[in-house]
Amino acid sequence: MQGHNVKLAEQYHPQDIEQKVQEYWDNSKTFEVTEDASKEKFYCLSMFPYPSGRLHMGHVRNYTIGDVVSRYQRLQGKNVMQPIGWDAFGLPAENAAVKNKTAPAPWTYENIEYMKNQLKLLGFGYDWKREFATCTPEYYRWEQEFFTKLYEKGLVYKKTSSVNWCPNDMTVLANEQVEDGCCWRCDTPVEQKEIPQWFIKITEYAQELLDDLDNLDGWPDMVKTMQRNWIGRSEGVELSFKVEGQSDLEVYTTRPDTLMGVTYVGIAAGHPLAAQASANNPELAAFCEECKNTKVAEAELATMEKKGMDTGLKAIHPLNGREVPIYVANFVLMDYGTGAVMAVPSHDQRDFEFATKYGLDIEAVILDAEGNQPDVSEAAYTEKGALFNSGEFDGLEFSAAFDAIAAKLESKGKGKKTVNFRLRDWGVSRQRYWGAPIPMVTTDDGQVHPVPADQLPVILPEDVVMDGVTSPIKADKAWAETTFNGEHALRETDTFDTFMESSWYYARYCSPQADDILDPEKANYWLPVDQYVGGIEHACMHLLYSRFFHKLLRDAGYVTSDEPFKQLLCQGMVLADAFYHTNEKGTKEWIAPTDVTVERDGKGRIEKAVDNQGRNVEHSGMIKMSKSKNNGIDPQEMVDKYGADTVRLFMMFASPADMTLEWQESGVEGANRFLRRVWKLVGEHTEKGNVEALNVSALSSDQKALRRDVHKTIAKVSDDVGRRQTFNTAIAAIMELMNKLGKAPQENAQDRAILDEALKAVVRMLYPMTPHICHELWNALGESDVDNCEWPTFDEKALVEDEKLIIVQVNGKLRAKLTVPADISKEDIEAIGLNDENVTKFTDGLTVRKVIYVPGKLLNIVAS
Ligand code: ANZ
Repeated sequence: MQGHNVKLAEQYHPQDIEQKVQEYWDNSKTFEVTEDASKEKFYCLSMFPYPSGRLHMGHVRNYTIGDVVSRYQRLQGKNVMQPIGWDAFGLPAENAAVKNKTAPAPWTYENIEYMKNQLKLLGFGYDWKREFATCTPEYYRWEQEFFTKLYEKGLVYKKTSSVNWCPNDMTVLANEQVEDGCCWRCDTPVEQKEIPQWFIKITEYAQELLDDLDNLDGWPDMVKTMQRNWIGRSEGVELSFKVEGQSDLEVYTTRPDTLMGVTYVGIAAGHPLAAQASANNPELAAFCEECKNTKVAEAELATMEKKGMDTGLKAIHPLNGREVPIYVANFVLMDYGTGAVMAVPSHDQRDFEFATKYGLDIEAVILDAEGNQPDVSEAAYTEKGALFNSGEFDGLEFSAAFDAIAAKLESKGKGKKTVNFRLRDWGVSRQRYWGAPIPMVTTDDGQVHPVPADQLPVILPEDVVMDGVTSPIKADKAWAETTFNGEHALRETDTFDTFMESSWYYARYCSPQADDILDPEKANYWLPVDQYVGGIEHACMHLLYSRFFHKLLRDAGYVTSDEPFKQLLCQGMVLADAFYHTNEKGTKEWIAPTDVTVERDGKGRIEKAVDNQGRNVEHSGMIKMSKSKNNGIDPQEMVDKYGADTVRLFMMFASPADMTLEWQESGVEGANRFLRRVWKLVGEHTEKGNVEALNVSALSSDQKALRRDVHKTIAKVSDDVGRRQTFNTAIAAIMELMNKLGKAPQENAQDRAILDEALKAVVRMLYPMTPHICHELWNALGESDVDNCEWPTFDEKALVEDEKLIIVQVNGKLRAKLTVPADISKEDIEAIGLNDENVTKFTDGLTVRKVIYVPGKLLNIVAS
């Protein structure tokens, strides 16, 4: 016998329970964890937020998914760590500080306080003891120290590299501060300026970063593909052209098979040879200057207008000795390969466009698939094929030609096979204020030195005045004054790229107070992260830099694993209806969906939309929630109105976690109604008092069928949540079961015993999604401590069907339904079916011609 000691209120009022349960979690330190060798660990992490001011729906979705996984794993009996913190450095704080006449630090800390409270209101089970903000010296100190260690290992170097430069403000601009090629502040055209910057040698790890993707079975294929492309490994040949009176010109090509089709050589504007040729050619010098000032993204190379200028220099083809012109070309990048290309206009489209524009020769050397000479009058022929016009190499196919030409070049000392990566070394210098100071100093003799560990952290002053142009630590000359070994020195005034902090925060959570970058023992207990949840926008940079950092930590002896994140879930975007009104000037004014009333047709499509001023507004569909479309829904408002559990349930139910989610308030209301139904049923059930023990052998067939549904649901939900991570289908299955339970008769003790078993399973299965209400319901069901209960397991025996419902048709029409033993033989079911009185009514006087039995389902009788 079990008692139901806690009485539920008649109505479900989330406002009455959620805060209370949250306080309970706080007081009982439910989510604080320490290493425990006796338990299986589970480290669940959602990408930490930038403290922008308020949580948005994207955050809520991200954190709800992480919390659902965490709580599910908890009920599996694992030692679950789910930490949270703040990615607190970055440009928006500087902008906000200028706008609000404050400093970035107080603005950031206030936002953290506010958002922390919002996270608590949503009921996420975080271990708050591990919380940190990356803008505090306690955090970035270790980053600075690790950087100096990397410097000592030779993995850090300084080199000049170009930045966006506003010549009017005399300042460097971040990419976001360049609008249409002009400074966002003063509209002056932006130039590229070469300044010394710090780099970390991620390229030394390029091959390993590529290879280890193959071991990441728990990552979405799409992310792995994006990383492979980002790393961009290619196999090619580096070969050299002789240049009269100059040193040899090295080029990199992935198509050595086209070598005999080279008709010119292209070099980058920044190539040393371009500078030499410019020395007494002012026109060329001006052209190179212009090229250097226009920033070209690699993606634009194909589509941009091709421009170039003849250097007057000639290159000698390494195999056929032909003299070809050398052009400076704007589509050749200085920092890829060797900064020079052998141009084959017949087989490369960029080279083709350039050659056409400047009247250079176009000579085909690759046959098409039919073995004919390709037509290269309109465009390059870029497919691979057999060679012609290539002397001794004629007839060879791509890979044979590749090898033969590479071997030939090698034998003549003119080239060799090489592997190239598109991945560049990681430039970590930013000329901004709100970031971790780069811990390097320069002594008066021009030597650079890392700041010794006992002088770390190099603290970023927080009490500053922002003028909106120059970084306060650059403006305040005194800040840079320091000494190194007693000698006068100047500090580096650049700060780290904020990707630095987010590259190792996951590791710091394991030992947030450690007196070192991390405590290896603790880190190796928790790492790797078992489940990482975050947005696909981080597929390349953040996820690659973190993987790189993990390998650096490993090679420095801090961690033993090779990869930081075992399983990765990238959640989809949150969309909402967007509406606009076109004003007199013809521009779109976006109207908040909460200010719009819609009329829908029978299929739910919006037919008419009117805003709160009575104006007809246009519906532009469901699009990503954003400020610019004014279609963001404030999670706080939704939590106030429906409660956190409803918002969480809707988020997990409305679509699969990795797909876009369409915000529909009607769906939120539906989720709320469902929770009220669960509340009501548990209330009615517990109201009736004690429940007798379940006696499986005494159940009627209807009771057995209901119980089978309960256990089938447990099996499905366990698989959906635990393995497939299809939370939406799990919730749908629970809802379906609840419908059945709501209709089930409550006439005898066993009816109640089944319902009791079922509701206890439902509450535990809903717990990851809606933990507050489940806390109450669990207590009402006479249990305690839902946070530490066991996930329900299904009873194999309950799944076995001992009876089946067979449909009997006569000449295709339904005539009877028979409940028979599940293992009935064909002969027996035929005998019963043919003699059933509902069947004989229709077969009397006819001859049975044929009987077809579909086992377990259907008996079809053909009679005439
Ligand atoms: C001759 C050629 C013939 C090429 C042909 C392609 C097709 P991936 O595959 O991305 O590594 N290239 C080399 N260095 C460059 C640079 N600094 N800036 C711009 N383009 C550069 O690209 C390798 C190819 O990109 C190389 O192979 C080279 O053009 C060009 F039918 O050489 B190819």
